[in-house]
Amino acid sequence: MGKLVALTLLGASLALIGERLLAFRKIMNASLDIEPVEPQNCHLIEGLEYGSEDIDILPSGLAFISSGLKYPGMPNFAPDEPGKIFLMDLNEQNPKAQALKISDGFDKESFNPHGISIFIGKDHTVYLYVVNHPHMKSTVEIFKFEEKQPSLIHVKTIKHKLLTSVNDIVVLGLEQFYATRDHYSTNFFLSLLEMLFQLRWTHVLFYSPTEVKVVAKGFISANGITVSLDQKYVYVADVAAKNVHVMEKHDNWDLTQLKVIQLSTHVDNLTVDPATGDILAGCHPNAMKLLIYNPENPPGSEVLRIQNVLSEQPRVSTVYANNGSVLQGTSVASTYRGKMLIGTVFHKALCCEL
Ligand SMILES: *[C@@H]1O[C@H](CO)[C@@H](O)[C@H](O)[C@H]1NC(C)=O
Ligand SMILES: *[C@@H]1O[C@H](CO)[C@@H](O)[C@H](O)[C@H]1NC(C)=O
Ligand SMILES: *[C@@H]1O[C@H](CO)[C@@H](O)[C@H](O)[C@H]1NC(C)=O
Ligand SMILES: [Ca+2]
Ligand SMILES: [Ca+2]
Repeated sequence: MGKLVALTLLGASLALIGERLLAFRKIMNASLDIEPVEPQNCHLIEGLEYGSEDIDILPSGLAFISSGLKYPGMPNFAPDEPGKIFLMDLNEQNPKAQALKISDGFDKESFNPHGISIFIGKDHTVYLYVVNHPHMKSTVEIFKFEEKQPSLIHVKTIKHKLLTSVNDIVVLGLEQFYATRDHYSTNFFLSLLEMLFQLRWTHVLFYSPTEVKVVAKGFISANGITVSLDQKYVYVADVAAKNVHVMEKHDNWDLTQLKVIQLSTHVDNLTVDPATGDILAGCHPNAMKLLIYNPENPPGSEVLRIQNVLSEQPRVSTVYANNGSVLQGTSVASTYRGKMLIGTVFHKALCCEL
């Protein structure tokens, strides 16, 4: 009798999972054809073969690029190579990416950089904050950028029990930042179930040396995060819910939701165009192909521009789209003086004129 009940339960669970898998395939836009959209003069960046997960650009046009992310469930073409941070000068005619030297005393072998964020101190010192996953844990590394002989000097590792499964950060003060958590379960299989059942279990965290707290919750998978030019609003991408949350930032660092901009594609990383305040979103138009990677039928790439973010009707337009023949698995796009740099989770990076 017990066995019968167990079998019935098993059958019901399998049917439920089967039903969820079908629904998930649909949600993941598994078999979507992508209409190409290409701005002028796009060229692939030399030297960046194994991903350009996140990009942040200094006001001077120097771009930092995190590369070589190893992440459960995602393809990686250089599993034995540690991750790196690249530097690129967007003022150059044909900018090339160059791996930045990292000071000794930091474990470079296990470096696994994910989201990054620049912070410029009062004395104009440039700091780079990097979400790191050494041995698949989450830490935030603070580096000082040495421009003369371009290198990163490791300053500090931040660890905290609430800083788990961190995806991206946005730094707003020395050691003050918001961080997104992209899944709740630390077990890979359980985190897949979270996605399958679209559980809203992830959150945004505020970190400072004196206070660490959850400031917004209810995301299926909180991913890219950035701040408006006036620093009054924080934008959070929920990659699984395909939307961007516009949150108002309060003096005590709490966030309240102002609106949700629903898109029809999986939004990954967000940046703000310094010239216009528009949001640029790196998206996965057919995210299923990221999870089940096939070089013959690769994941595509898409970049959206969201204008008039705070208005009643923000305008969403596609500024780049490709079926994977040029660029696979876009994760981020960032602009500087008419140039747009598009990064990908595990593939190359592309520079275009806007
Ligand atoms: C992707 O799938 C969703 C359904 O989850 C659909 O609403 C949306 O239109 C699809 N996206 C595209 C670009 O077709
Ligand atoms: C960009 O997107 C990838 C894919 O999800 C993610 O792993 C990475 O953290 C993102 N980077 C930033 C800065 O959000
Ligand atoms: C992508 O599109 C190009 C034309 O733009 C086409 O030649 C190619 O076969 C397509 N690739 C895939 C994988 O769909
Ligand atoms: Ca970032
Ligand atoms: Ca991300």
